[in-house]
Parts: sequence; C-alpha cells; structure tokens
Amino acid sequence: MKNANWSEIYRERRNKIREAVGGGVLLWLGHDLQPRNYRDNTYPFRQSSHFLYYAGISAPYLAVLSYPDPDYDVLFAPPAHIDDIVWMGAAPTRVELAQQAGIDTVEEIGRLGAYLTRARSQGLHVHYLPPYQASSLFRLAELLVIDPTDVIPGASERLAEEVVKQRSVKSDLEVAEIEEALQVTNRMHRAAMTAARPGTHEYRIAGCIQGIAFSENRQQSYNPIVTVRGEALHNHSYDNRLEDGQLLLNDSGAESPGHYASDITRTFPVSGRFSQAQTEVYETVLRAQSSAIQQIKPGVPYREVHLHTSRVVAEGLRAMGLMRGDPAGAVDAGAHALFFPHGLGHMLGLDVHDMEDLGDIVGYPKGEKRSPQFGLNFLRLARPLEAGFVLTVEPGIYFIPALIDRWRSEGLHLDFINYDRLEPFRSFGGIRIEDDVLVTAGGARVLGPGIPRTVAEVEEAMGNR
Ligand SMILES: [Mn+2]
Repeated sequence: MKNANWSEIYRERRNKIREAVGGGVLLWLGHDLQPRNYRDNTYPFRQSSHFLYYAGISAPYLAVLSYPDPDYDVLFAPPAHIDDIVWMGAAPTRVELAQQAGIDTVEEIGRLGAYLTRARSQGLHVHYLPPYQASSLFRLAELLVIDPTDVIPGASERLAEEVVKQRSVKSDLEVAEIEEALQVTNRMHRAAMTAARPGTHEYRIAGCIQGIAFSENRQQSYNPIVTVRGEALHNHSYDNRLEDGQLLLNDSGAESPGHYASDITRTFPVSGRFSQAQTEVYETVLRAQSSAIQQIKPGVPYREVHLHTSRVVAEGLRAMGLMRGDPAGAVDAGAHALFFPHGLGHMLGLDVHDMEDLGDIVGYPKGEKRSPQFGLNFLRLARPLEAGFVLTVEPGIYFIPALIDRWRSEGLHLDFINYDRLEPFRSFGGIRIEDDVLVTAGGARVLGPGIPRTVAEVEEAMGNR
C-alpha cells in the first residue's frame, strides 16, 4: 500500500460512519478461515471487505465494536496460543494489530458476546451488516443470542446504506490501489496473449495468469474466465483445446496489496490474427465500449449509458446484416439482448462487484427496482454516477446457439433479428472488452497502464507467429 497514514484513515472512516448512523454500536465482524474438505485444510484466507475498509487488518477471527463516541473502538482478537506459534509461527500481537487499525482498546475475542449484551442492556442498538458466510451467520446468532433465521432480517439497513454511501466514492489512495492491481493485471493479460496458440489448452493459459499473480505475491480478485466458449458468460472450466480460428476470452484480475480488485476482459484470436468476421464484431464491441466511456460523467444514470451502448451494439449488428430495423426500437423491445444479454458494468473496489453482498442498494436508487426485461435484469449498476465512483465498462457480443434456437422457435423479435444470417455464427463464441473506469468531475478516466485493446494493439502484443 502507498505510504500514507492508514491507521488514521481507518479511524476517520469509523468516526464518519458512527456519526452518519447516529447512535447504537456498530459491529464489524471479520471473516473466519473456511474449511475446504476438513477443518484444518482451509481455503486461502480473504478478509471481509467491510472489515478491511474500516479496520484494514487481514487476519481471521477478529471483530471491532464502534461505540457512539468519537474514536471509541474496541478490537477483539484471539489470544496468542503457544500451539499456534508452534504450527504457524509468531503473529503480530493484538496491540500491534490494533495500532494498524488506529484502535486504542483491545480485548479477547471470547469477550465480544459479553460486550454486546452489556451494550444492549444500556439501550444501545447493535448495527451489523447481513452476513453471507454461514460461519458469520452462526457466530452472529450466538453473539446476539438470537435464532439463526433472525440474523439476516435483523441486520441494519441504516448501516448498510451508510456503508454504501461511504465506500462508493473512492479516494485518490483507493484509486491508486486499483491502478496498482492493474499493473499486475496488464502483465497477466499480455502473458495470456503471447501464450495462446493452436494446440494448447485453456488451463495452460489460466495457469500462466495465476502464476503471474502468485509470483507477484498477489491473489486473483476472482476466479478467471479463460475460454474459447466466451458465449457462456461465466464459464469457469478450462478443459478446451485451443483451435486455429477460435477466439479466446480472458476475464481476469488481481488484488492490490491493500486488497482492491481489478477486473479486465480481453478477447483475442488463438492464431494471433483476427479474421474478417471477427474483426467486424470486435470493432463493434470496441466502438460500443469507447462510446460508453464518452457518455460517463457525474449525474448521468448508468442505465442510460447501458441503453446508449446497447444501441451502438444494435447499429453494428444491423450493419453486419444480423439485425434490422431501427436500433433504438430494437433496444426498447430488448431484441439486442440476444447478443448482449448482460449489464454494461458494476461498481469496483475492495470487491470485484463492489459491495454486492449488500444487494441492489449499491447500484439502484432507493425505491427503484431492476427491470424484469431479459438482459436489463442483469444490469447491476443503474444509478446516477458520482465523481469518485470506479466502475467497469464491459459490453459484449455473443452468439449463444441455445438462446438463438429458443428465440427463433418462439418467433421472438422477427422484426429486428435476421435469424437466417446467424447460421455461420453458431460456433463464433463471444467477444467482451472490459476496462475499469473512474468517474471524474468532468467525465471519465480509464484506469491502468493501457492493456492492448484495439485490433492492431492486440495483434501486435501477440507478436509474429
Ligand atoms: Mn466485470
């Protein structure tokens, strides 16, 4: 993490939110280690992003209580046991951890329940966020002495709303973390481009990407999508052999030292050279992405940017003869979603889908619901943009044979779709181009070092072969 007084930053963040919530105690519950196949064989530890934001400590079995008075926080941590030192080595002491977080008071984690009982007996409401890990849910039930089924209904909407307000707007230091992650991500994507060739397998490319993250002491920010079947939107298998003429879609990112995410997608030809048809579709996606980025500025609802981008996609497909009629009418009807069935993007921060655990309060204004229309129902971010938001811009065009067949058999959108012309595209796959963008006072800035994006840049990065 960049040189900055982080412990002071965490202290300020906690003071800000306790004031915004305006009463009660705030319970920040850290993550536990999660067992993989038996208790001691665990998944790599990943701290709760909320805990990272408000306390910054990446270690299991921690909690923080924030009382109503400024600066009054207590860190709860496990005692150092000699067995842990024998098996795991010495870890920072509780006092050292508290110093990192800018917290003056430490307690044993076993005392947390008693603190909560006392707070409630003093009439203080306990605000906590809805858990998404079973272990957190059961811990909360135990700590609050309530039934597990009452834990999620009892979570604090007020706290969730204030967390979203605070975490949505990124400081310069946070943006610098995301750009740091993008440096590694750039190397991951360039390596995938040079490693791809006919005859190799998706898992080799996936391993190469993971190796780069690992060799820089980084986690990947999510399980990467590395596939020649890019039309399956979240395809997490890596079994396919790469064939000449195919496109490889690589959606992968890394975490910064402070656990901020990057989220980048590039699609490139296995052979190193785009075919004519691939170039046409690629240029349409690229035009859609560039024109989306141009629309971004404070005050513009991201739904509008999504719909604008969808019209650019529909226009491009009409120029290729795959769609027909008025692009705006096609988008109103939802016909373009045959090719672009997902949302334009989402918030990015400590989580790759930032704060998605808190639900649609992140991406939608209060009282506004997701559209039920196919495609638009997957739009995660629709609200008016503000300076300091970091979001992804990730349009795509996919040829999904099962969806084409379904729509055709139902006679859907015959005015807008040239089904006969889609036959040669059944094995095309899909193209997505995704970048991470900061909303600035005057518009938008694409973050990161410039990962090959145009046809010429991608072919150059793939080298002569
Ligand atoms: Mn994304």
